[in-house]
Amino acid sequence: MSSSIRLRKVNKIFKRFDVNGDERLSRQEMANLIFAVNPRVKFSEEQIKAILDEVSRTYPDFIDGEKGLRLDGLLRTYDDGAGDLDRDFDTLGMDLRSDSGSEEEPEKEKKKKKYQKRKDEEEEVPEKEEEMPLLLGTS
Ligand SMILES: [Ca+2]
Repeated sequence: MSSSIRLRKVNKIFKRFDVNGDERLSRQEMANLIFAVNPRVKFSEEQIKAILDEVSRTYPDFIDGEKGLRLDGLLRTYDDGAGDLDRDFDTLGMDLRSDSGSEEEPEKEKKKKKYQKRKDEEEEVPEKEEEMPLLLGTS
């Protein structure tokens, strides 16, 4: 994926969770993001606090005091593999195409998204694999 698409995705996620629009993700806003991209995980307060502390410790250069994490900081956490940007973007039900209305590159993105989705489904729904031997047996 090109870095510009990555940036657009991170930017979109960032904007959604920067509720007060101060261009920083506060601890509360970051916590909301963590909850939202891990819908199946039940975090305790201590766990969230530990994650946020870890971010503060690891990315002090990207954090403006109480205001919180800047956009480039969030991008950095994804670049460092702290989260899976594509998966998070999907989990949040986001779509780049509806954003900019650009018709120039939807084909490529669509393909990628479709592939991503299929991959996820295969991981979560093993029943799919049972169709394969069935099909093979009829031929
Ligand atoms: Ca904010």
